[in-house]
Amino acid sequence: MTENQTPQGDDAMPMRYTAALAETIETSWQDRWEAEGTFHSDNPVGALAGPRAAEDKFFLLDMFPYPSGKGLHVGHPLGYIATDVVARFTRMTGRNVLYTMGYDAFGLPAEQYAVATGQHPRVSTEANIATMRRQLRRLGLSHDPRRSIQTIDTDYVRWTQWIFLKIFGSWFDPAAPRRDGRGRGAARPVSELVDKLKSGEVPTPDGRSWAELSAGERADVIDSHRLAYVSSAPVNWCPGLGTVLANEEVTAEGRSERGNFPVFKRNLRQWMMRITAYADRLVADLDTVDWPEKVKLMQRNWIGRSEGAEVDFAVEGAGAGGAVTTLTVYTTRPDTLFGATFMVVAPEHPLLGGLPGAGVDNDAAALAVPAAWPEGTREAWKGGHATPGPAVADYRAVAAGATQAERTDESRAKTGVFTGLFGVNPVNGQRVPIFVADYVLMGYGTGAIMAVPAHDDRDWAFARAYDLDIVQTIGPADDPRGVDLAAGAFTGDGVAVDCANEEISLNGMSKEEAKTAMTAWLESKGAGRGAVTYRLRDWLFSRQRYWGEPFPVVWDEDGHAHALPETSLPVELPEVSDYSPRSYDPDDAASSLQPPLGKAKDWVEVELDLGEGRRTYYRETNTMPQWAGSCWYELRYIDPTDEDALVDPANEAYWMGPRPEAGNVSGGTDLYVGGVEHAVLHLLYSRFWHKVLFDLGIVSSSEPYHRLFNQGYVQAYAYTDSRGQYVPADEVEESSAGDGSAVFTWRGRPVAREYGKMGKSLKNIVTPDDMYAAYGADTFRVYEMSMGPLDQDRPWDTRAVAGSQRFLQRLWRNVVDETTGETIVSEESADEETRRLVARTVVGVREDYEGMRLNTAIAKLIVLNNHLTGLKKVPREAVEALTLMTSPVAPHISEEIWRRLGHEHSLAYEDFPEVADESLLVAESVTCVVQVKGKVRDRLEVDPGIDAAELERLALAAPGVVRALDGRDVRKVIVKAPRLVSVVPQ
Ligand code: ANZ
Repeated sequence: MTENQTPQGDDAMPMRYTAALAETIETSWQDRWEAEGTFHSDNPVGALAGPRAAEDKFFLLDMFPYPSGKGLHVGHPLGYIATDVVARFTRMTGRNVLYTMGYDAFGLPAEQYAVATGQHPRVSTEANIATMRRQLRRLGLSHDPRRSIQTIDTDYVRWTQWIFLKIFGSWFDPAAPRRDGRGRGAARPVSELVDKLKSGEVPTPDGRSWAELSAGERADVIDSHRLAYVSSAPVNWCPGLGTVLANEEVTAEGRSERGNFPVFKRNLRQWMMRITAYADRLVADLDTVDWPEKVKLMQRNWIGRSEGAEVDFAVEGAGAGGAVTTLTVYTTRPDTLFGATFMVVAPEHPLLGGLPGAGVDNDAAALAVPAAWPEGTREAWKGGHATPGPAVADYRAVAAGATQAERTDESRAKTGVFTGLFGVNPVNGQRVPIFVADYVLMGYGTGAIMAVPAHDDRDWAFARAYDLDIVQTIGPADDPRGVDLAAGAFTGDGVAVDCANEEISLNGMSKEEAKTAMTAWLESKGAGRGAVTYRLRDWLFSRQRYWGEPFPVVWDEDGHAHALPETSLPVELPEVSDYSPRSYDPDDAASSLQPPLGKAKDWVEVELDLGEGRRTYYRETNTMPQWAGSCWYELRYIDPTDEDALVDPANEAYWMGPRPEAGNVSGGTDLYVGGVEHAVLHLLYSRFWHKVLFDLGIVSSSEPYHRLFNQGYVQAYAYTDSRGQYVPADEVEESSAGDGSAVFTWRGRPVAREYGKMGKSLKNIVTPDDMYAAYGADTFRVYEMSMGPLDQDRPWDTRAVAGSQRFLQRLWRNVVDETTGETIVSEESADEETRRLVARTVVGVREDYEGMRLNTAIAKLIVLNNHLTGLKKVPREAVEALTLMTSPVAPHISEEIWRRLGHEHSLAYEDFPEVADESLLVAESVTCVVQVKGKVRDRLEVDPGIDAAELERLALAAPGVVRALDGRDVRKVIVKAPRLVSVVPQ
């Protein structure tokens, strides 16, 4: 930048630090940073290689945004400003900082807009990105623009598809040692699976040798092991959105997270990701990352690891000809097996025939239940039906309408009917009735339970409702039989009672001992086995949408999926004229499941030679979910232009590799900042993909995000008038009532204040653009960062922004004469007091920045600034330090002041101030005179801030005072801290 490009004071434009001057300064510095590539960071190798890669690195990541058409409000950039402060500070400590911003740009809103208007989703998405880029650029974020990506970029899609192929081409080998030495179980290429199938090390499903299988059968076996596989499974079909949803996208009320549409269960062939294979690692490796405990806990709960046993019960009479089949239950309490007095299967359980509502018959004839009620069946068990078939069919039909949330609601009355079937309890040979009840879920364990009403609340409630036996197996150690089972289940620990057959006795054992003993006995009898169950399900990875990544997969005539060769990537979306999924016909579920891509017939059908000569194949018409693009974006930031690799291994190792010597065994980004709303899904999916890439040797880090920080939310006041209508918050006036409390009025009429989210409907939105216009970006930044601790929610208060502006105005005036525009600092060295304050501020602010306590850092800067304002002349050494320290939060004004102080280069890479003279940090001391009966008897050197009690203690212990008192008691001590203590003896 040359002199005449910068704002200069002249008579016509006094150099007052107003919003207009701030804008001139800010935009000119933004242009200069861009032109000079100030914030480019260097890689060790490749197109972005450079000398800074010789330095220590810091990879700083924001959760990248979805470019919504609604634009930003002041709450959105909170995390971005914070990371920018960290980035700028960290550069000044000599580190090479990777910091950029991309866009998570596939997504449903753009597609819905396209359905409504016919405009290609790319058009609206790119327009939204352009708006967001402009708004964020105006904020002065120190991003490396060369590293930005959009998930919709063809090049980016290519690598997302490439990762899919890697996952599709892998299986989870439980025996494979992990590269990080933390046990066994890792993704390996499918070719290794084939070797193990050939050798027999991995058995085929029906025990035939590999050689005996046909090509089609082999393909089926391999496909059943892949980490990406197709499954025909009950899915959440959301007609309102025209797509299926992952469990995570369905609310507890059984509606779509987005749009709040009803969701139904349907059977559909879908791509799945075998994330459950990684469940153990996803739990265990939380120990290797530096995340808030709260988020770790949410991940653990989501994965929901539970240890227990599977127990096999023989079932008489089920199946053709009354043959005996096995009903396997999952239990966390095998120790209570002697108390299992009935069994329950989920309404969708295969024991009862097909899945209701899945197009499979669910009339009575299809059910493997007896034709008549067994003798002695109680009336209450029959559901009002003369035979079991209709009773069960009826119950299943009703249960199909219940949401997951209703079914798991503990307080809801338990309902069910008897199936007419009996299971045999393997531990005591007792026949126990099998019920169907919707409190048992098909998606968990085996979808069947042994019910122990004495020790499980839900089973107890069911047993009371249906008059079933309640048999105790455990009780409190001091009085095992003292429990009142008529009042409720006993779920605590204690000692086992009445738990013995001829081979095993649990009596006297604790819960844990009994679990172990029972599991071992079941295993020895072949009637059960220890089992681990997860709440986590495999990840449903198909969407019936247009605006997503196409799968790099084609289907042959026999229904086998084939990976496309890497050389044919990217598979691009075809142009279509209509973006809507085929409309939903509630009477014909199958008709509605045609994705938009299915209509692009020319695109779907392709002639290819995939090694078996030219044949016709059909492209997959589902697209990937929006999560796909956000699963790996940080890796592309590292090497955005690499054409030969997703990321060059040397670059990845530099930016993400583990640093065991620094206590970082997982590797990953050094800091990841974002909202806690992503605590589960995004973070879980990313970790899973990253681990697959790690296993395959593509990355050296075993976790994507080493340290995680969740910022709080900006909230806002909203105001309602007497009719309860919201009034524009920015027009409300505040005054104080007679009693000192605040009164709010709008156009002269009183209004009530409430506190909540910022939003259009509450008429309380403030945009960054409003702030730039009224104050400038630096003031906005300072205000956002000084509102409170970063991890806490904070109320927005536009009126308080002026305080932050005053800080910067004073800083400006400390350096620039507002009328002449001249630089007015003094070259003389600062006085002792100023030097001490600067030293203390340097130490404190550095510590605050390091600890991300940005609000307290700003408070210290303000103290120093105010001190300088009070001096006759502002010494250069003090104001230079202040400017450097202020620059992470208010970079533009700081750059401008720095330039005016005569520095040619941007301050972005100046060293953050340090204290050269340590003695400045030693607390000053004052001399305190100690008198006894009015005579000076001693002198103490004390801290000027010493409190009275401490000073009194020191004075009474002073040798001169002890001598003068000579054993006499003290009547009175007058303390005037820090300079005088007067002792009056008895
Ligand atoms: C017998 C028993 C006795 C049980 C007892 C509990 C207490 P967590 O800990 O969440 O894994 N269960 C198993 N599968 C189920 C399903 N599909 N739907 C509903 N409930 C199911 O819970 C495991 C326990 O929940 C299992 O242990 C089983 O009940 C039940 F005193 O078996 B338990």
